[in-house]
Amino acid sequence: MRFDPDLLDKLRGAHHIAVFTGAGVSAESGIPTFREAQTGLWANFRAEDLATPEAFRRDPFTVWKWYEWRRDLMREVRPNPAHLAIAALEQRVPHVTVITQNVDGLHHSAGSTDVIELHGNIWNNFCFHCRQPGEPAASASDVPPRCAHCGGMVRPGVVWFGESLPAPAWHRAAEVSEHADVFFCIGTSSLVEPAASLPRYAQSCGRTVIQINPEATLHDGFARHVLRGKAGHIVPELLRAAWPEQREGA
Ligand code: BV8
Ligand code: ZN
Repeated sequence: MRFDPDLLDKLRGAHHIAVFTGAGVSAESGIPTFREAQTGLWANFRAEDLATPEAFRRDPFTVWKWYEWRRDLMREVRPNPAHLAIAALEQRVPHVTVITQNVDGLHHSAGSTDVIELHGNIWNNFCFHCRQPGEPAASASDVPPRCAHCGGMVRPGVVWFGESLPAPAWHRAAEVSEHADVFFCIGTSSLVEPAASLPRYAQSCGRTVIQINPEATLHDGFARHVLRGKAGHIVPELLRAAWPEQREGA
């Protein structure tokens, strides 16, 4: 695969790289992207209609069961070459920050050490009423399980539609987008706000935006370089091209 020499020079000279990711970076691990996610039993539901506090209030059983179904899907999956190459960037560039919209935790599993989870993490739970972290007791027969502190319903530790993003995560993501030398945008349809505004913001701050996606996206126009293809193929190739002297995955 051939890359623009300017792009390779920019990567080699970078001090700080931001890697903004969406569901597409986990697609090759076998996790359906958010737009494809609804299959089988859940085919009749739209994700946007289940991932809301209103849906949880109205039908906590169904929403909790949906997350249990998604956790079961994710339990068996592993980081793919895209996650691993993004983690390996840390051996090549002084500072790498991953800003992810994904809730699957795969960037951590791949070894990335600076990960901002804008939309939370599906493996965490907290109480819908008192917001205390809530690990459901294994014996919990309630669905959803109950909070040990107040008896309220336990909910997944993700950001639902209509909920604000965690302020510390959002502020740090904006700050990194403003200062990183290079801003990768990998595997996102850039439809979900306010996360989708980050590539625009990075570009408006004069950062070099690089888009990696097999399909065209709304934000290709903000990218200095658009690399059309799957992340699991392109990201490892890009590292090999920019740092040929370094061993695989080192
Ligand atoms: C907020 C956690 C404000 C949950 C997620 C009308 C009514 C209400 C709200 C709104 C509205 N209009 C706009 C909004 C705002 C809303 C929003 O953006 N809605 C959308 C649907 C229009 N946003 C919110 O509500 C946010 N909060 O605005 O708060 C506020 C302010 C003050 C006070 C109170 C509130 C919160 C949004 C967070 C939602 N939670 N996840 C869960 O997972 O259950 S978002 C969820 O969808 C995912 O986490 C993910 O981030 C997102 C899906 O986006 P992508 O990751 O891009 O995935 P997608 O499937 O779309 O695309 C995949 C891409 O990968 C594609 O481009 C594909 O081509 C590519 N691809 C495929 N294969 C590969 C690949 N790329 C590379 N390699 C491959 N192999
Ligand atoms: Zn509680």
